[in-house]
Parts: sequence; C-alpha cells; structure tokens
Amino acid sequence: MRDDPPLPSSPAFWRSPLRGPWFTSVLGVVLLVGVTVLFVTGLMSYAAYNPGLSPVNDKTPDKGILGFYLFAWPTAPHWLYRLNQGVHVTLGITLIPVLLAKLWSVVPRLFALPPARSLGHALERISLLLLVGGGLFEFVTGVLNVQLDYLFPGSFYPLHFYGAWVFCAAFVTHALLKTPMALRNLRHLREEREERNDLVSPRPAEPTVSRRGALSFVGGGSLLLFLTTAGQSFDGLRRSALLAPHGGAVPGGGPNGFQINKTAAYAGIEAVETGEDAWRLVVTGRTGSVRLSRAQLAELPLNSSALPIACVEGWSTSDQWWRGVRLCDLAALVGYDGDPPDLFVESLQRHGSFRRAALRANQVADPLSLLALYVNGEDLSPDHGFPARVIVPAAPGVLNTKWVARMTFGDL
Ligand SMILES: Nc1nc2c(c(=O)[nH]1)N[C@H]1C(S)=C(S)[C@@H](COP(=O)(O)O)O[C@H]1N2
Ligand SMILES: [Mo]
Repeated sequence: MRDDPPLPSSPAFWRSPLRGPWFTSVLGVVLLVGVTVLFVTGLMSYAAYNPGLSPVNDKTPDKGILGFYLFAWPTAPHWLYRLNQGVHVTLGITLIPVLLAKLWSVVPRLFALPPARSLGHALERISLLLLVGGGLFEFVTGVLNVQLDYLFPGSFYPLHFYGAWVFCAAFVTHALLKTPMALRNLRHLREEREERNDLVSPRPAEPTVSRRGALSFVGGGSLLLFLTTAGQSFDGLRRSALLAPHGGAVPGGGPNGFQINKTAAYAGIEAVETGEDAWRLVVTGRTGSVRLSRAQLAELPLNSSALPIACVEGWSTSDQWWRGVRLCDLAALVGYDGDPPDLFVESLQRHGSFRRAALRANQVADPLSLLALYVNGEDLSPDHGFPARVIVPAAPGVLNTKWVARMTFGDL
C-alpha cells in the first residue's frame, strides 16, 4: 500500500521543483499587464465597428449593457485602428506561452481536494474555473479567427465578445485577490529561496533547469511568436509574418500589390457586372437619387488620401495612395451641403457579412474619407474593389467596403 503512486489530488503527485510562488508571481504580473491591454484594445476594436450605429455593423446585437462604453470612433490619427488591432493580435499571440506556463505552474491547485474548504474558497475556485476556461477560450477563438478566416463560423464575434466579459469578471476578481500577494512575493522571495507553499512540491524531483532558465524558455517562446507575427503590420518585414495568413509576403507586385482579404472571385463579383456599360453607382439622399457611371464619377472633383487597410485579424498595410471622390462631396450631390449625415454603403456582393456597412457622420465628414476609384496611381484592381470602394481614416478594414453599388445618406 505504501508504494501506491500518489493521485493528482495529492501534492506529492506534482514533483517539478520549478513550481512555487516566485515562478507563478512573475508570470502572473506579466499577464496582469498584458491581459489588461488585450481587454482594452479588444473593447476599442468593437467600438470601431460602429455597432451602435446600425444592426448591420453589429455582430452582437443582444449585448445590452455590455455596450455601455460605446462611443463615436474618431477618424484621427489615421493609423488608430492599425495600431489598436496590431497590438491586440500580436500581443495576444505573444502571450500564449506565458498563459500556458502560468496554467502549468498552478495546475496542482486545480486538482486539490476537498473542492471547497469554505464558502469563500468555493467562490474563489469557481472564479478560477471561469478564469482558466475563459482565458483559454479567448485565446483559442482569437487565434482561430485569424488563422481560419474563411472556415470559422460567423459566430466568432459574439463568442469572443461575451467570452471576454466572462473572462474579465473572473480576471478582475482574481487580480484583486492575488495581485497584492504576487507583488509581495516578488519583493521578498528570491527565485532560489522559496517559502513553503502549496505550490512547492513536498518531494521535488532533481531540477533539470533553474527557474530563471524556465522563464527564459517561456520568454523565448513568446519572442519567437512575436517575431513571426509582428511583421504582418510592416512593409519589409512581411516575409517574417509566418503566422499571419493575410499579412505575410506581398501578393504580386505593382500599384495594387498589397494585401487582399477576400478576392473578387471569392465574393462572387463577375467582370460583366463591373464593366462601364453595366455598373452604375446609386447615391440616395434628401433630394432623391442619382445614378453615376464610373466615367461620370471620375469627372467629379477628385482628392487623394494616404491611408492603410487595417484588418481585425491584426495585419495592416502601409499607407496606400487612394484617389477618388470625397464622401462629403457625394453627400452634397444629394442635398447635404455642409454637414453630412450617416451613410449606409452596399456592395455588389450578394452574400457575406461584410457586403454592407454603416459609416458615422464624423467619418463621412472627414476630408480624407473617399469613394476611391484609383490606388497608387492606377485603377483599383478587381480584388481591391473595382469599380469603386470606400476608404475611411482610422477605421477597421470591414468598413472599407469594396465593389460599392449603392450609397444611402441620411441619419441612421
Ligand atoms: N464587399 C466587401 N468589402 C469588403 C470586404 C468584403 O468581404 N466584402 N472585406 C472587408 C475587410 S474585412 C477588409 S480587411 C478589407 C480588405 O481590403 P483589401 O482586400 O483591399 O485589402 O476589405 C473590406 N471590404
Ligand atoms: Mo478585415
């Protein structure tokens, strides 16, 4: 009997000499900072979709009070969404090894018996379950959305959004309970001199690596993920973005040779629909509707803006040089001179969730916001939205509708 191997519920089952309050506290403090940035940039990203403006933009219409913080997303600085989403996705991927190491460092506690010693202890353990489950869930859904863009069910947004709030509630509880102790641990403990603690193995195996060595290993994993992701946002580094499906090496050369999210073929756009004889833009507003061919659009006053495409997946392009008709000038054509209203944009595309988008009045009014006909001195390519696409400063890619067919101005 005496030689029976211990069960996972027994502290003696866990033999790694690395476990202990110092190791767990270091990882915990890194996550405290990192996850807070992930949460804030995630909430910002949702606000940037203009979900309060139109149900078409809102992938979580039942959010209720969770949308309490929504605000009118600004149009400056023009790289705002590029920065926000680059940080959100790159940091999220970089933190994966830290999250896994943190879970590993406290895994004996997940098995500890009895399940609850007191009501307080029971509540703490329930919050831990939500914390671990919610954390893994957020990381997994985030990575799947970036990696399996076309395969992921349309439910990514609600899953990731609600998951974030569940996780946040557990995270705040956990951080309030544990941060003081983690900071105390870091001030008073040395990596080599541990107090007795339920994380420290009562019969540790021989160490094969020091605690610092193990931390370097985790940090090295994070660095590797960072280096193979961050390039998705920078020209010249794109080839290093091995983990970014759309943000990697530039597809083809030439003026239209920058990242494409969905191609014209994927969106079901046929060349016959976009030809000069077939395509007409219908602009509707206070004074009725006008129909414009591409040639007629090209005769309106044209303006230029240097703006990036920045996708929710985290990748972004450098500033491209777009040329087209200002959205506010189109508004003026249909009776809104001076203070343009909101705008509803519809694509030729018949299916797919990003074929329509609502833009807020501040976005329509910005002189950099265009219905672009040209990019980098050439006609838009079919994949970048020929005959015409929207481009708005600081906005997520989703709002830059391609293959535009109808624009309706008016308060939404
Ligand atoms: N009609 C239409 N417009 C669209 C999309 C789409 O699927 N359909 N995708 C959007 C998304 S998610 C992004 S990131 C940008 C990408 O633009 P690009 O392919 O020109 O880089 O286009 C946006 N415009
Ligand atoms: Mo996107």
